[in-house]
Amino acid sequence: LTALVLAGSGVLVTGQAAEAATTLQELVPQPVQTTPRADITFALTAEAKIQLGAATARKPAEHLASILRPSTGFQLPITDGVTGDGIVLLNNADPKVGQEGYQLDVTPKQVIIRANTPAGHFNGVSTLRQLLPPKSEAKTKQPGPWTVPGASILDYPRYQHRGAMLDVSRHFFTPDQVKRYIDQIAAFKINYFHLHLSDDQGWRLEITSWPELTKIGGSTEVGGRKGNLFYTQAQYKDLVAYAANRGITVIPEFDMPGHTNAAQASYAELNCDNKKRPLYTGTDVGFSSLCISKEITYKFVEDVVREVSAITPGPYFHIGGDEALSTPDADYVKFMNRVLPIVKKYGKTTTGWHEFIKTTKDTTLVPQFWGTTTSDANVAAAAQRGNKILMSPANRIYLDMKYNKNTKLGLNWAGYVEVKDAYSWNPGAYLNGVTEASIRGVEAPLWTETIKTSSDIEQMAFPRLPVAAELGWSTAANHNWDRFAPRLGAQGPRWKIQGINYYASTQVPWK
Ligand code: TNX
Repeated sequence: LTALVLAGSGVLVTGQAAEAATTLQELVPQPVQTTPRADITFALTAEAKIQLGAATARKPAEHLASILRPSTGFQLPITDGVTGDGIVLLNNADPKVGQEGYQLDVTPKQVIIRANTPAGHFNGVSTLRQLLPPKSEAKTKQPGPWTVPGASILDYPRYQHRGAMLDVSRHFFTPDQVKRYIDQIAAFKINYFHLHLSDDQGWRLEITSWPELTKIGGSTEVGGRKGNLFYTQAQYKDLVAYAANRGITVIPEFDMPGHTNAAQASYAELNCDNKKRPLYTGTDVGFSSLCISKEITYKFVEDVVREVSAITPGPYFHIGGDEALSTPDADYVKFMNRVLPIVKKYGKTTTGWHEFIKTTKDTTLVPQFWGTTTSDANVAAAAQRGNKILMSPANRIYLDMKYNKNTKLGLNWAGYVEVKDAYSWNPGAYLNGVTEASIRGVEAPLWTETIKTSSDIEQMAFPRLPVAAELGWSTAANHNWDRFAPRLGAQGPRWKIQGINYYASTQVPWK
């Protein structure tokens, strides 16, 4: 490490400082404003403390410590008050950074992260992780030095909602597998994690007032594996807390009135003919529907919404509503007119796949666009009334779409989605009649008909989940494939150290 390089401000730096300086050019998502300070390098040492100038920064501080202690071998105690060298978390950031942004200043003895909320501190922590060498992500002790390039960063998101969804219904994933994914998405400033908890193939959360839902409906999955393939309420609460400790709010989804075979297999009374359906382990969609005309259907929905809402601190409840191909249109409207007030009654805001928005004029509800075209009259009308739209266009950001014809996992009904395709669209100017001000954010869903392991999840989510994070966070002015691709490629060594099975697309110049 003796090469001389020219750092951002034109000052010559050598060796380790030069290596550190590069991480500043490699951040994903790209910050709003980055000012290099080539005269400064910070190095984390064994004496460093993580210092709380703001008591509300404790969780972000603990999260940072949990990543850096194993790799550095340092104690990194968390202290109340600012006491010396190390990492300092302070309140009172520039109001410009808002509720989720942060300022990060690297000085010779301290890295100072200022934010106005815990969310802002979590986001600053994610940036600091990427400024440190990739080996700082290792689970075992590595040799230093632990340098951070001199810089001042001011940063805040383009959109308030950067989401990831995992379908745990088609294939079940254990709490540890889900936590692994939560850890991975947290590193990219994702702030909502949507769990698709019910579908034709499985009901995945214990509902104490309807125990057969999991006993029967949670007993199998696509392909027919058998087991207790569901979360107890205690396990779900633990997942929700795990996500919260990484700055992430969980959105539970119970898909209805279609995608309900697992519930219909569990209880005869949920069927119009009072006959239980057989369990389903295939991958077709659109064949199931709750019985719209029966009163018991709404008692069932209310029990589910009540129990789930009581253990979900986040404000959103996702009612699905997609592909109700076996529910006549008039029944679909009737169903939503009954169900939307139930969600409200339990204090939650409804979000759902965009089809449901044609049934309501409530502008506080959040339609999630998943179509493959750039026009949807109902979504545009909702946006014009004032609804905020969550963008998940399937042919851009569905993580289960194959990258190309050689991709082993995934589906291709919405086309092949290479990394550049996933990146090359503007969420704020994509749908006709839906402008920037009507966009709530971007979510990358991962459906799991073909996905069975964490390694499978990673092959499809990496690198496209970080692409979605960039689209949701970074400014439209910073949207440029030629500048983005090297930043994305620079994540490769980090993902290798983390053991992430990413897809090494030839479109990306991997480091
Ligand atoms: C469509 S997108 C579905 C899911 C499938 C997915 C597979 C949406 C709201 N529904 O039921 O799993 O395609 O890509």
